[in-house]
Amino acid sequence: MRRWMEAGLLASVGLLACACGPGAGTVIPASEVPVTTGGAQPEGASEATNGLGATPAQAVDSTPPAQPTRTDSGAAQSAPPGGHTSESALHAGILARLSEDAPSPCEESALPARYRGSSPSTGANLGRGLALALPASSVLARREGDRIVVVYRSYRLDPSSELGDAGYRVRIVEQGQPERDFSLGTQELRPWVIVPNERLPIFDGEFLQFAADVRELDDDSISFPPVGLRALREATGRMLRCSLAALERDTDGDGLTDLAEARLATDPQRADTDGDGAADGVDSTPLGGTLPATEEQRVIALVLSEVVVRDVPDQLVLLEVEGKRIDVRAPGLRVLELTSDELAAYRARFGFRVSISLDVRFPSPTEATVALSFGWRGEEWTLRRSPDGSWRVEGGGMSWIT
Ligand SMILES: [Ca+2]
Ligand SMILES: [Ca+2]
Repeated sequence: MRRWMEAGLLASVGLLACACGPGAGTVIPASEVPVTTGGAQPEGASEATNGLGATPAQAVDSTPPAQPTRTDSGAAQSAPPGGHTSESALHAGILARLSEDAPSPCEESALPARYRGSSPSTGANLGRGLALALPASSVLARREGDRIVVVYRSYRLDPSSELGDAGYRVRIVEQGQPERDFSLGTQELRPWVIVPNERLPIFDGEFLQFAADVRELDDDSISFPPVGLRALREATGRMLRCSLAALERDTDGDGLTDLAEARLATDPQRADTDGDGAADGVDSTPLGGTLPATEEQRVIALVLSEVVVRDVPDQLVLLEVEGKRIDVRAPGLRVLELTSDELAAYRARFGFRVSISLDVRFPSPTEATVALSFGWRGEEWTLRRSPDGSWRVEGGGMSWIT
């Protein structure tokens, strides 16, 4: 990382954007990614069709919040209960939540000897016999009784570090029941790698069990290109035992589990952390912000909502803001805008996350160019200002890859 930053790739103006390009070699195909139409997806939402007649996309113990209706001018039509949270209160709350210990719904123990030596279905055989469209990034798919369980990797809550350490998600499909899809609250290599195991029952009462190895990534060994990475700790023959209640708990009923809110630095006790009238689960910018007020902010908001959302779909985007947070509203986009100290706290807690940058320039009053870097690749976009003052993306996409 440091070498990378020293190389100057992250130099930026005004607003540094750090987001979440797919890890090298672990690009999630678009087929896994849903096209959403109403803002960021609730944590419980899922994208696969299922062959069992299950009702798609519900968080099991909460009712996802109704999407607030918004006007084109950006004002929420419903009055936010309690009003907007002040910037100082948001900042203090974000730092406080990022300094808390990460919730840990899974406990590691030794895999009992009777479950060892499994020859699981992997690769093309993964999910054979299941009438279920699997996410392309599935690592495990199995039927147990009436239920099908899929574990897959996702960047929905876990911005990439370029090393493939995506977050693990679990999907449970059961005849006649709402489909359940939630974060396991842990990322690949941080510190576990889930290992398919045909012998170990996944369901055990109110717990889920997964065979796992420990391969804890040493952040200090991260460089670009990622060569010579070290593991802090390695172990095989381990088992994770995770409380289903803890995994699926959504204390404030905003459609995001408490675990998801920990990844987003939102308040798990408050359905609308920034008080803008949009519940955290559907708010594209749940950590606050004001509507774009300058030409630069309008250009940034447009690039995020029309370019970034398409280029890194279904991935959490981090923006490092030097000035005001911008209220960006875009279907399918979820952006965390963090000040530099908040971003440092985020990385201290969750490990290194790759940055991108947005470099906005105005060759003329009616033209803007944006150099957009996703870390390992970048794009150049041109935007044009119409007589009515609105901006549109005129063209671009010319890209470079390191
Ligand atoms: Ca919640
Ligand atoms: Ca909100």
